[in-house]
Amino acid sequence: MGTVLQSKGVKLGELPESYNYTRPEVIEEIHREYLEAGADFITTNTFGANRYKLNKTPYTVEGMIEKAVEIAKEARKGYKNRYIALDIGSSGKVLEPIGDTSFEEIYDIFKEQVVAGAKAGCDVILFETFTDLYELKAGVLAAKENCDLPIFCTMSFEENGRTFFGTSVESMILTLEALGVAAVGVNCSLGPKELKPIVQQIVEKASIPILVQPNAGLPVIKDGQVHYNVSPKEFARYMKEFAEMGVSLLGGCCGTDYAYIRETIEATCNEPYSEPTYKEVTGVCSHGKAVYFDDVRIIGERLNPTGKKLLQQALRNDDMDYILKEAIGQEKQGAHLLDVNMGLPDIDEVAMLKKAVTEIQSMVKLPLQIDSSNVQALEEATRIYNGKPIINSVNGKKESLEAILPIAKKYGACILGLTLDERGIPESAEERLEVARRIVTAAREIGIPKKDILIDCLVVTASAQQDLVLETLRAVRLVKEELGVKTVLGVSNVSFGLPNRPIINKTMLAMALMQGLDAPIMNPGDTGMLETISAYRVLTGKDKDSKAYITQNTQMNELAILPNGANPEVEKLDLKQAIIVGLKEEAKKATTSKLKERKALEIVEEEIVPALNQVGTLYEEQTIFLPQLIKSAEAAKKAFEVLQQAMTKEESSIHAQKPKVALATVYGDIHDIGKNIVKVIMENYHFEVYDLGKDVPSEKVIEAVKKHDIRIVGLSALMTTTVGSMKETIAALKVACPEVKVIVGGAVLTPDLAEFVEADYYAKDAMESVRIAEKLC
Ligand code: B1M
Repeated sequence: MGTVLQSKGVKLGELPESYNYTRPEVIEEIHREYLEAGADFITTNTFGANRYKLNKTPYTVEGMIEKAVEIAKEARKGYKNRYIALDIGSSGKVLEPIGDTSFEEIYDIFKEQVVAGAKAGCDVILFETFTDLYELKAGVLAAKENCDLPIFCTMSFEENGRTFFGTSVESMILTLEALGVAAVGVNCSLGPKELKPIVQQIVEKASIPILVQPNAGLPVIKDGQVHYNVSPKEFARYMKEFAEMGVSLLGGCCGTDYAYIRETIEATCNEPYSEPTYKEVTGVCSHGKAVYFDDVRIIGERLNPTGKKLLQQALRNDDMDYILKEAIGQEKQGAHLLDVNMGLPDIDEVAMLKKAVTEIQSMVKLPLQIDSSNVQALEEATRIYNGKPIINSVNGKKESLEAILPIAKKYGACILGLTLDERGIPESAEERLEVARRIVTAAREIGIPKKDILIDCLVVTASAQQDLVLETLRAVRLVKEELGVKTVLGVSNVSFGLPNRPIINKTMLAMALMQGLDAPIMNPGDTGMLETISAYRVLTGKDKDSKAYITQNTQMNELAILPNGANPEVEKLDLKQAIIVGLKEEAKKATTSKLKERKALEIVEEEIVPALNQVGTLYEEQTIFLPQLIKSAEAAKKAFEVLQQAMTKEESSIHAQKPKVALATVYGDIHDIGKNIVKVIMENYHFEVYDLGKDVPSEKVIEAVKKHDIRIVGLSALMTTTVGSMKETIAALKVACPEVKVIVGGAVLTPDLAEFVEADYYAKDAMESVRIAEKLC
């Protein structure tokens, strides 16, 4: 609309919406051209038709929107199944506490637009070009609460995948989906090419239809005019790709006109409409940070005044700094979410919770769990929360279900259900499961998806109800298995009234995690509990290659072990560095490029072997640990695969026919990189190699020698502990096949050790193996 209006004479600074009154025929013609091009939705000329922008004009919001919708309806006459979207752009205001506009004021601005649009008869409410999720949430609530129309929302992202206000794609999707919008996506700011990675992210995360409206590329100034650098045909090619990726609704923003829409429709008319794929993933978010419950998630418990004198005092003194310090402290200590409870009998909890949430969300990145037994406090705080929070809590009582679940549904929050009801906390795990089931059923009945329900099976104190501790843990297991929802526990309650609480807490935590606990509510400053989680993540494979554990427990830092301190994130690594850090693809690339200048064997001896030697030293001095050792070995293998392919068969200096050699890494030893190198080199020198593998018992060597009539055997050993095994293999071989000559090698061996194991020859590397074998032949 804006682009075409400019081409029709709207000047910079002129109010485009004024054309609804002054030149309605132009607007109608624009709609008709888009309808002719095949568009399913036309957007009203109301992008800036809000009270702030119209207040110095003769127009009212209601009048302007009514007029715009009327024009669109007029244009639509005679077309079937075409829809009118009420276009609502950002208000241009910044919300408190950063700006000076309150959430409710912005809500009212949008409400006015929505009510006017719905009354005038539009079919869809389209919020577009938003960069502040908070403002958009106010708009969505205004639409949800004041009309029944479907809501489409698009935000504008920078190339770094964030909006100007720092909203991430994940936060946008989690928040808007939970609020119940009909379609979500991206418009403006970038061309289709630049938007592609963002669209990809949206496709991966969204469960609802996706809407994409890029600009016609990037702007270029020519003859004092702004032009865009992507043609309609090129634009349409990208749009087809988007459709194939799973985008359901396509359109254009700045720089696009009828031609872009026509080409897009032509390019995609044979594409089936993409139904969104439902993602059964539990996630919450602040405006900039999403947290998914696919790993242990720590919910910081320290913003709860129960038993905390200093916090109680801070609340009474309205000391926000104290509260913020606690929030920031917990974030630094590693909490993933913060529970916020401001309940004290002698303060205005409703106001205080709202204020705390407003302040904390502007300072701390973490998503919040809004915690209160006061329904009004919960509702008001959840309403103004900038993201998707957890509401703590609902329980199995009828009045709780009826009061709390609709709040979670309306404001798009996850819900934490406590397994208690009119009877209190049931004793047995089965009874708690039944309460949980009731909560899940009631939540689902009002449209809260299962993924947004978490259950707390309630920890009792071991000092008072020792026999019920295990019932809580059993209940966690039952809830996970039977209901398939995420679980939460206020773990440290268990130790109340006992001395040395940390020991009980961390043990309870370990036990609960094994029962399937997803999110402990705990003090993230409790190092014992953090260590338990860290160890649990290693033992359950959640901490891949124990990377996090190793980093936490050593001085180890990948960057520090690189010879010149190179940063693997940003720099191209050379082959040695890639092997040391254990990056397979980098190692492959570096080998390919090295092969342009060097011979394969040189690369082995001067790059791969020294790199692995350095890895061995780092391992020995405990700078790195076994997972990293394995990674390095894998990277070295990848490098070697490249070399193997590249090696051309060289003519053997002596033999036309292939002498046979058996190679094996001895029993008890699984190091085979060196042995494999020897194999490839010997094959290049026209030996027929029988590779018996690694960890090979002497009987297998003897069997192969006899079967294939082999006269030369090469044995490899890398560890002091397997030198003995090598000696035994040679002794057995000499008895069974006395004519065989044995060459030994491997990092641990020396000429002296070769003599000790009674080998015939010692080869320090692959080429020496060839020379000895050739001499033997
Ligand atoms: Co381990 N490992 N490793 N390891 N590993 C060493 C050998 C070690 C020296 C590291 C250290 O502590 N500094 C140490 C042994 C200490 C000792 O006993 N003196 C060690 C240990 C302790 C272990 C484990 C016990 C660790 C653990 O589990 N806690 C474990 C052993 C398991 C077992 O075998 N039962 C283990 C495991 C592993 C990985 C699986 C992670 C991996 C091996 C992967 C694989 O091979 N598929 C690995 C690696 C990569 C190494 C180091 C870092 C590198 C070995 C290597 O490939 N070198 C190594 C440290 C080091 O050697 N500096 C180490 C490069 C290779 C090309 O050289 O094998 O010497 P090399 O081969 C050369 C020559 O020696 C000669 O030609 C080759 C080409 O020039 N040659 C022959 C070799 N065989 C020949 C046979 C011939 C002729 C020549 O016959 C004709």
